Amino acid sequence: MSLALGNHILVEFMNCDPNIMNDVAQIEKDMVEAAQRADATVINSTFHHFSPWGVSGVVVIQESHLAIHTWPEYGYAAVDLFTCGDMNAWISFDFLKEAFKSQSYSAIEMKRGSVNLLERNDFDITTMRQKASEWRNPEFFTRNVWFTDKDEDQALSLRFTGEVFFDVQSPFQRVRIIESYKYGKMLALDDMVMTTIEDEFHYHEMISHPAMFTHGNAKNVLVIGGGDGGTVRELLKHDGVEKVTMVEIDGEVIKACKEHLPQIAAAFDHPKLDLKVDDGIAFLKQAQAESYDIIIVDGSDPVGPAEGLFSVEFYTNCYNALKKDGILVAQGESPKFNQKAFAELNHTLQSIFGTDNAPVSLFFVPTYPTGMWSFQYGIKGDKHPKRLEAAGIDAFVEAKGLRYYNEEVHRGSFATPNFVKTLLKK
Ligand code: SPD
Repeated sequence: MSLALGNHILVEFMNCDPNIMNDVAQIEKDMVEAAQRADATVINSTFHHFSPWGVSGVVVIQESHLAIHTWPEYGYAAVDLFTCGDMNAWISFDFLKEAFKSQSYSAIEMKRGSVNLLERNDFDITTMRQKASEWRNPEFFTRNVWFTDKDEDQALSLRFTGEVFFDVQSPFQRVRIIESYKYGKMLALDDMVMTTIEDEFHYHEMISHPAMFTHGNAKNVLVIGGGDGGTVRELLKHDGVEKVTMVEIDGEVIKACKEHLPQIAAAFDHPKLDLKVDDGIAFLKQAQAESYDIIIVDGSDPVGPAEGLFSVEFYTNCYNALKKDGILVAQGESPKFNQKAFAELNHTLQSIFGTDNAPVSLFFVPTYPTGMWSFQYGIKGDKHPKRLEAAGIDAFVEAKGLRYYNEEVHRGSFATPNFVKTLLKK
């Protein structure tokens, strides 16, 4: 008979697969299974991913806990297997060793709560425990797996179900479709939230309709990026559009969204869409001058493949490819989360289009860090979104069932808070 209340195994898993060490969903699944294989009763699990590297998490079990902290860059996991009663934590150890593909490992086993040193109170905890577990369905436990989009100082975390529908390392980025509790399935690129089923309309309506209504007669539209398909879906709601050319660099993004986010990727088969899987930066270098009414840059953040979408050369090429009264709209980052990129992009646009011709539209995306996001404009002619003259917005909003954009929102989104004005001053 054991002379201690608990058994604690402190494990060093070394030379593990670094990709697994950075995969919060996989680790949560493995840790839960490690507990279940040793016949533990799982109460809940809490797991966080720390972008760009590292996972921490705990599985609370009726028999104590299993915990982990990973350093993917070292292929290392520090794991605690703390158990009590008859549970054999070495079964969990063996399972995790295989699951993490650990090439070398060590473990120290300690007894916790030496009975000789403790004084027992006089109530029958064993009977109480048995009674408490009679009503409990061991199949149900609460999972807390958190996806975190962050910089050094702030973050946005979404709790997700642990389900991974798509996970591919493309030549450009890691493309994932996972499922959050609050916002449904979502597309993540390299640990950054791109879009979710529940709030995608904020972004996709606001990237398309303000420019379309400001222009009033756009027939030929170019979209750079936008691989999830939400932007072209919105543009093609306008009957006057004759052609939308979309140039997305990463075919895996299109594939993932077609398979798993069909509500967003709803217009890829539209007859007016010319879809190219190609480098948008190179495409614009050789684009014909004065050929597009509207150019939309629906890119990701200025790291990885989207970095070139924030350069002077790229926006000069956009300017040249726009017709005389053309309008450019670019994913403009956040004045709160990514202030530097936000301000620098606007300064670039001011220098190419002119100081008064680089307005900023602010809107809300609950799943982006800080929630406050922007689209930034380059106005080549006189059609200016702050001087909206369009008629028929209400009827369009009604007919198409828009959920974010309307005339008031259009006008309001171009109002500039004072701190933003300061950021935009050159
Ligand atoms: N941090 C998120 C930046 C937005 C990137 N674009 C999202 C694509 C939606 N079509």
